[in-house]
Amino acid sequence: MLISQAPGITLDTGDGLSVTFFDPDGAVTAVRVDDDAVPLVPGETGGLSLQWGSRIPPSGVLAFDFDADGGPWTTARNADWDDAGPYVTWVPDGGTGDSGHLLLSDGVTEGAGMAIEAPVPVPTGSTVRISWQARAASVETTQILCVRLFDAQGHDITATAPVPPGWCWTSTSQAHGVWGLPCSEPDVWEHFEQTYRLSPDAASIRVSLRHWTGGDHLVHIDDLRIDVIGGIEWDDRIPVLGPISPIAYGFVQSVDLPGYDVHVETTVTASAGHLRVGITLQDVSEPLTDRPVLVHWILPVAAEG
Ligand SMILES: [Ca+2]
Repeated sequence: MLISQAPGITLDTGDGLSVTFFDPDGAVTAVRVDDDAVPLVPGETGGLSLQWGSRIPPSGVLAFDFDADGGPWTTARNADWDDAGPYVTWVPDGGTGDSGHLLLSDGVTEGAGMAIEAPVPVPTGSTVRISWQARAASVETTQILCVRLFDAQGHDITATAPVPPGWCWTSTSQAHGVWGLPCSEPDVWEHFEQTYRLSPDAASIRVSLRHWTGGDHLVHIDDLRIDVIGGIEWDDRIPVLGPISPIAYGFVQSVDLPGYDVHVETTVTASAGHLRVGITLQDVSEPLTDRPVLVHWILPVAAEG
């Protein structure tokens, strides 16, 4: 199963797969399937790599009390978040604490309401909580919370970013992720909130609240907030490179990662039908600190299908 030959160590699984690792640093230099060389990803060393993260502290992103008219919101219906229709009305009183608030829909139209006027920046990798107060005359009236995501260049990536668990795309398009909610009592202000874990390439978020269906086709809302409640921002992936030494059926690699206060022991062996990779990370930082890390072991083949 082990063939040691310059300039690397080749592991053979006995079922057609062989992988060659470069002696001085452990990088994958060749992958062969049934004696045919498989193209490798240019610039990708393969093998073990680590990705450190930092926790994102909670912070407020946006807070609307709707106490004054003309706030930064638009009227929205279906996939159009900048509609000219009369689907949101500012009301000077009757909100929480008898304050100003918004009335969604026009009493007839479904899927209509307000949207915040423009995307607001959020930290990469964060999870946000969207909260608001709502009141409806009927428990048959449902409202929907809608979310759109944008990348760092401002492109709408909603349709290609996966929606978090519990969310779904709107039934008519992938224009926004939605969550439907009814009030549990008529004519009583209720607190609502949902969390949304942003996809890693999302840099800003836009939110819409609408009347969806049922009841008298009107929903009162107040005190809309977006807050970052946590998440992890991941640094670039760091390859773990260092000399490898042969052992029976494989090799070991022992590396101190400079600048990261971590010692890494990796054992890779071949046996019938598979490669086995054992990884031990020892945190040698003082004082010890809780830090997130992702561990990758990559066979850097460029083949598709
Ligand atoms: Ca208010």
